[in-house]
Amino acid sequence: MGAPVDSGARAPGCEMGPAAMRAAGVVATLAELGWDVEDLGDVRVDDVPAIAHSNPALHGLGETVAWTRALMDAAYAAARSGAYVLCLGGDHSLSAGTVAGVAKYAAELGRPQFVLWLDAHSDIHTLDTTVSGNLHGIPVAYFTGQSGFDPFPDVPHPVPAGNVCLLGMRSVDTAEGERLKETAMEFHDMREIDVRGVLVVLEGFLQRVSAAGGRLHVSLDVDFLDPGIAPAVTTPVAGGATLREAQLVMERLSDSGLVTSVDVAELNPFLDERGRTSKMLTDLVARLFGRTFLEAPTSTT
Ligand code: 4U7
Ligand code: MN
Ligand code: MN
Ligand code: MN
Repeated sequence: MGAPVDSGARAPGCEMGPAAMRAAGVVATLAELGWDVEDLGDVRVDDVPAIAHSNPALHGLGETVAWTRALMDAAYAAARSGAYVLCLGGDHSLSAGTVAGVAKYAAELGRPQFVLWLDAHSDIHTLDTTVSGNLHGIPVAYFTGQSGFDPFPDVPHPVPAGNVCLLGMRSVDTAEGERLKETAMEFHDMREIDVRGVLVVLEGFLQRVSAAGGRLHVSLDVDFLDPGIAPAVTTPVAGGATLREAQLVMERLSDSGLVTSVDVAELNPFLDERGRTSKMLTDLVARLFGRTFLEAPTSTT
């Protein structure tokens, strides 16, 4: 499903993300790998409430609340149909809805929900702590059930903080850092990835998901990647993951057989260079769905 959300960031462009991923051939690529792919089209919102809030910085609150509700329902329904859910964004506020939706289904199955958050940022602001007011910075706090989300729909089954792993971190605001200290969230910054290697860093989390019989949601923010190789992002942070680090994460996740849903968020095609980032993301998604060097294109840029 496409989630052309752009209310969570101030710069326009993310609403074109789903179209760019389709143009890069994501549907045919997964079908060629043997998956039975159904493109549900783009999720839409119609009723956008006007909502006042005490934090004057907040941007796009009513619209983001409407998207959260719509995506929670859509992700829940898709998961319940038995599908492996792929949501193409759209800015990262979309994950407030998708994670809450798939976690609701996991709870019905009596299985714990886990989340791997691949991002430069921790996205753990509340409506009160965000300084920028940009709601793509709040989803982790929302779906882990923190307070301070009054205008948003209730999260039916919050993901326990201990079931979340943040990987690729290199931009954490002061209020976020304080919140992180209070939670049991797994947190791995780029320095740790440099020193220990990304597979080693990831391994402990995957072992925990497996031992718990959990369902794993992967939320890939394009700015997890270094902006030198993935320029199509609104909030680039230097010093990100290399192409091989990102591919290796996807390959390992595919081998694990643990992943049941995934978001691709923050793709801003307006800022891309000749479709480069969209094509790279399509390859990363393909690797998550089992592509090996045997199926990979022989030449890419
Ligand atoms: B993204 C930021 F201040 N923390 O709140 C903020 F650094 O989904 C960035 O990870 C948020 O891209 C980035 O605006 C949200 C900022
Ligand atoms: Mn980010
Ligand atoms: Mn993000
Ligand atoms: Mn961003």
